[in-house]
This record gives sequence, C-alpha cells and structure tokens, in this order.
Amino acid sequence: MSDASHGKKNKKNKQLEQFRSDDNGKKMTTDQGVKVSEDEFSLKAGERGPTLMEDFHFREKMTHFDHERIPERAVHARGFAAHGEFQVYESMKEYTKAGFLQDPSVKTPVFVRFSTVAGSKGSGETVRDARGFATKFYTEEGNYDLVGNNIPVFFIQDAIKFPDLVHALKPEPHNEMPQAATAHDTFWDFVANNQEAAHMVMWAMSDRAIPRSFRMMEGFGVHTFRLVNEQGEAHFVKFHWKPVLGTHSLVWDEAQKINGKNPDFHRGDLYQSIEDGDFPEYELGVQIIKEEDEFNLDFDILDPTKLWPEEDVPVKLIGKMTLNRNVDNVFAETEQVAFHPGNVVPGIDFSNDPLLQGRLFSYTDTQLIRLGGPNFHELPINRPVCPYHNNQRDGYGRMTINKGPVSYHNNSLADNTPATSSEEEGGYVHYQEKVEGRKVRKRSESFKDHFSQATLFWNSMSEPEKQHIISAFSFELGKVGSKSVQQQNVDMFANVSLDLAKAVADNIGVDHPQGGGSDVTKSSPALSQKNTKKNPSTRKVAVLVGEGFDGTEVSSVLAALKVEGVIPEIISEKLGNVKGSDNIEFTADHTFLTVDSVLFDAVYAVGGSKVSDRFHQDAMYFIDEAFRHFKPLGATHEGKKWLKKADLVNSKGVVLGDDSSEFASNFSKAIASHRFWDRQLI
Ligand code: HDD
Repeated sequence: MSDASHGKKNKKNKQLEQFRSDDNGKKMTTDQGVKVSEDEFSLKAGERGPTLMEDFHFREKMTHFDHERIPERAVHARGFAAHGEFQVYESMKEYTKAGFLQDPSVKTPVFVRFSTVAGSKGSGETVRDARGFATKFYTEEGNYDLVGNNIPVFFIQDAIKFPDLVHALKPEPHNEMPQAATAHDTFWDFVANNQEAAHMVMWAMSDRAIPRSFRMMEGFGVHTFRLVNEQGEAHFVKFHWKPVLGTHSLVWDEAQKINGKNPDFHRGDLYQSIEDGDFPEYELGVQIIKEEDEFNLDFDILDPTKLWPEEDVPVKLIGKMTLNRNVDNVFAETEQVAFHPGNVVPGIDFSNDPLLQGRLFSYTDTQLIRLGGPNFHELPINRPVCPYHNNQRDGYGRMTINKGPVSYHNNSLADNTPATSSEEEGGYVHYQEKVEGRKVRKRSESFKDHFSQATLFWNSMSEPEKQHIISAFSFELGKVGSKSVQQQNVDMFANVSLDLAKAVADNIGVDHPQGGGSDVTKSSPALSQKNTKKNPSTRKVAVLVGEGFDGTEVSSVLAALKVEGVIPEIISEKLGNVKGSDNIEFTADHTFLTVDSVLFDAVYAVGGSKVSDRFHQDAMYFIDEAFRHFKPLGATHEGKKWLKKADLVNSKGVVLGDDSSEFASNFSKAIASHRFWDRQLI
C-alpha cells in the first residue's frame, strides 16, 4: 500500500477520476437525466397491444445497445492493460533531454496494453504468436508511446508490405480459419516468398511466442530510434523491457490446453497479480550507438529484422516500471486507448527505418475508423496530463469547448496565441539529419542478408529450446496443406540451419533440402531463456489434499512456501472444508472439475489417509500431466505414494521429503527453476 496507494495519487489517475461514474445505489435515469419509472416493460397500447414509438426510454436503451460495438483492432485485437508508474534510476541527460528521463524522484504515470497479434478480440490468449507490449508514458511534456512487441525484430522491412503480411497471417478469407494461428497455408506461403521474415519466424517458432505470463516476457521497441540531448547531439537507441521475474514460457501442448480450460489465462494472471499486490515490474533498458558508429556493425541498424546482440552493445538498465492498478472499465480504457509510435517527446526522435516511417502513418489512420473521428485524443485514457492547446476544432464527439473566435495561426486578435515554443522553451524540433538521395522504390543492399541473425538466434538456443523450435515448425508446417509450400519452407530454413531443416523435413514427410547450411557460428547467450532470472515468487502451486492429511506438517510447508512468494491453491474432492489431523482444516479453492494441471506452475501432492478411489485416479492424471509439461513436483506423506506408483520419484525436478522445512526449501528452489527440460519423459 506504500506505493502511493497503488498509484492513486498520480496525475493521470486524478484526471481519470473526473470521468468515473459509480451507478451503485443511484436512481435510474435516461441519458437526458429523466427518472425512469419502468425498465422491464415497453410502453404499449393495451397490455397485448402494439409497442409505441413514443417510448423514449425504450428507444434510447435500444439505440445505445445497437451501437455498442466498435471495430476491433486490425491486429492486436485481443489485449489487456493496466496502469502503473515509471521511474528513471539516474538522469539520462548525457543522451536525452526527455523530461521524464531526468529526475529519479519523478514517477511518470503509464498505461500498458499487452496483446496477441493475429487473433480476434475473443480469441484464446496462449496461442503461438508475438505479443504486443505497448506503453503510454503520460509525461509532463506530452504523451510518449513505446509501441513494441515481445520479439525484438519484425517480419518485414518495409511498411508497404504490412497489409500483405497481415492478410497472410489472419484466418484465410474463404473460410475464416484458423483463428489466432499461423499454422496455415497462406502464412507459410508468405514466409517462403518473403524471406526477410526468416529471423522473426525463428522467434515465433521459439518458446518466446508462448509466454507463461505477460509478467514474464521481455518487451522491445524493435526499431532504432534516436535520443537527442540538450546540446542537440544524437545517439541511436534500441529500447528493451526486462521483466524482473525473468523470461519464461509455457509448453506447446500445455498452451493449447490452457486455451480450452481458461481462454483468459494471461489477463487473469495480470489482473490477479495486481489485485494481490504482486505488482508486475519491468526494467527499461537501452542499447546506445554513437552516430559515427552507424556503419560499424555487420548489418544495417535501420533494418528492423536485425537485433543488436547484447554482448556487442550492452543493455544499460535505466529505470523501472511498476504496474500497480487495474482498469475500472475495459472498454473505456483498454479498448479506447490509442497508441502511436509517432507520439514522441523532445529528446526522442525517429530513424529512417522504413518500417517505422510507415507505421507513423498507419496508427492515426486506424484510430480514425476504430474510434470514429479525429477527437480520440480527448477520450480520458488518451488525454495527456499536461495542458494542450491548438487550433484543431470540431469533428465527431468533440468534447472541449474552445472559447473565443480565433482558431487560426497567425492571428492578431488573440496575440498570436496559442503560441509556438522555441526549442529552448520545450518546442519539439525534429532532429536535423542531413538527407540526400534520388526518389527510388528500392530496398537498400544492406538489408539483404535475411539469414545470418536467424542462425545467430538458432545457435544461441539451448538443446531443449532447439527441440521446441523443431517441434513448432513441424506442428505449423504439418498443418499446411500444400506440399509445395512445405517444401519451400524446408528449403528456406536450410539457410538458417541444415539440422533444423532436415529434422522438420523428416517430421512432415518432405524431401531434405538440396542446398543450404550456414557458416555463422556466432551465438548470443542473452537470447536463450536458459540464462534468465529464476524466482519462485508468484508461482501457482496446486496442492492436492484429501481428507485425513497431516495438518501440522502440511500447514508448515505451505507457510514456508508463502514466505518465498509462492501461491499455493488447495485442490480437494469437493469445495468447502477438508479435514486434516491436529484439528487443522483447509478450505478447498478448487476441485479436479474446476481446474486442471495446465493452470499451475507446480504440483504439491499431499494426499490424505481417507481419499476416495476417484480422487486417487484424478490426482494420478493431474500429476502425470504436470510431469509431462516438465513442471516441478513435490510430495510428502501419502502424496508420495502417487509419485511412487507413477514411477516418478527418481526424475529431475521431483522433490520428496518429510522434514517440512527442508522439503519446502528444496521444493521452492525447484519451483524457481520453472521447468525441468532435461527430464526424460516416460
Ligand atoms: Fe503495429 C497495433 C506493435 C508494425 C500497424 N502494433 C499495434 C499494437 C502493437 C503494435 C503493440 C497494439 C497497440 C495497442 O495495444 O493498442 N506494430 C508493432 C510493432 C511493429 C508493428 C512492434 C514492428 C516493429 N504495425 C506495424 C506496421 C504497421 C502497423 C509496419 C503498418 C504500417 N499496428 C498497426 C495498426 C494497429 C497496430 C493497424 C492496429 C490497431 C492499432 O494500430 O491501434 O495501425
């Protein structure tokens, strides 16, 4: 509660407060404020007679309902958001004059929306896909939007290809299948015939595309931007978000099952963590390159299909973002928020990345149709926290009442106000990059290497991660109907790795590639999730408890796990109380009917002296599935019998014990490990 009462005192929250409305306990009125006497029966001429047009309450209620929906986002339709705050660790004055990056004592309000890319608004959340990671900083100098993804590179190099990419990856137009999935012909046809996609496809086939949680994924600004300081000096920059809990992923089989068991898995996880006070945290990182070093890397820094290996250009962590408040209304805030990579503040500028330049057009354009006109910046969630004045006027849904006759510049009647500001006064002045060239429709030669970094990514993966990538390719291409498209992709990815291409070819029954192979031997350990942070905090553990469990021992294990931040949830035969020894009772949170092992990070098998055969069978199934998803398993007391019966006691990540404190400490370490990938499945 110390954290400024969960951000309640911040300027954005105070601004939003003016627009909040609490209908609880109030009298019902029409939109015109007239009290309503009856809300169940329309006005009729006689009890069985025709409904009358003069029923203004009926008309208003129905009309509003008929217009309740707005177009979903063309991409990133399925999303979830939260409020928070950002604080810089130390002044970034050397590189940028951006006000919110100067003073470590300043908390800048933020609003962050996470999303999948391909699926519709109601689609499942644990699909294989990139995740959007869009942050709006409400700074004192205006809104700054960092509209990124959880993958540091993009499928295409030029925005003119974006409609083609999206047409290919969305459900196919003749039958609108498949939903929220790239495992279909048009996507893979696009990939093989637009080979700049190679690098991002490697990421999309990796564990990064099935994150365990929005709280456990990285974010990237993707493009090269510029930081500009007070002296007008510029540096190239790439932005990163690093989750404090580390970067962790699901298993593909588990991810697919979660979509059935709980299609709201990721939003539920984010929402509940914030409600519980386990605020998600991310550190902001920057990679910085001097202007004069623009050409010193072996790729073009304007090419959005390239990352800057962290070992070559270190990531400097410059601040932390904490998400500490859920929205009050998903439509008003999450749905109506309008991000734009062109929303920048003085001190942050663009580069000539042709993907970025095209994005600068697309985002306003899409909001105009989605939010119904040019005044979407006035929606409460989109308003800056600093004052704004200009001569823009009118349009659908205009809310500001601009006073006076003057709405033009220059003028004398209002003393030429609103007045422009000089650079010294904080006016945004675009970086004066010298540009020269002929007008050509061309791709720079320096953008033409599509495979070296795809191989760098492959080389950086641990063995289990490589196996996951092979499986993902085999799954996706295995769903492709066209043999030709399958073969084209195998031939294409032979340029990334022959091992990969051959393994996939074998799995999907096409020929081994004719040529291929790569001479890139470099790797970047920072890209492997094997090297991420390990922390048991906020991990959910299913505690399988039956009647007659050992009350004292189990209570002390659960208490010790909670100290580590682990969240145990009791699963028993029925909801309500479950009795153990020593007069200890637990309240069951779930039964095997209401949850499944895929919804938990680990299982603690406790059992009980009086469990039924049915409970026994269900527990065995639950444990077996968790084991197959490489999850940590712990067992004490009767629970050990289940693991012995399943022959799991000697496997990696299986913790047995009777001494409660030793068991809790070992189990908690296993939980922090996330998954035991080198476990031999039986
Ligand atoms: Fe985009 C939404 C991220 C390339 C056009 N994009 C959108 C969102 C994110 C990204 C996170 C959702 C924002 C939200 O939560 O409301 N987009 C990216 C990244 C890209 C990228 C990281 C590559 C580096 N996008 C990109 C291109 C174009 C677009 C090249 C078009 C030229 N993106 C859009 C859009 C969307 C969008 C159609 C759909 C809804 C919206 O903008 O507000 O305009």
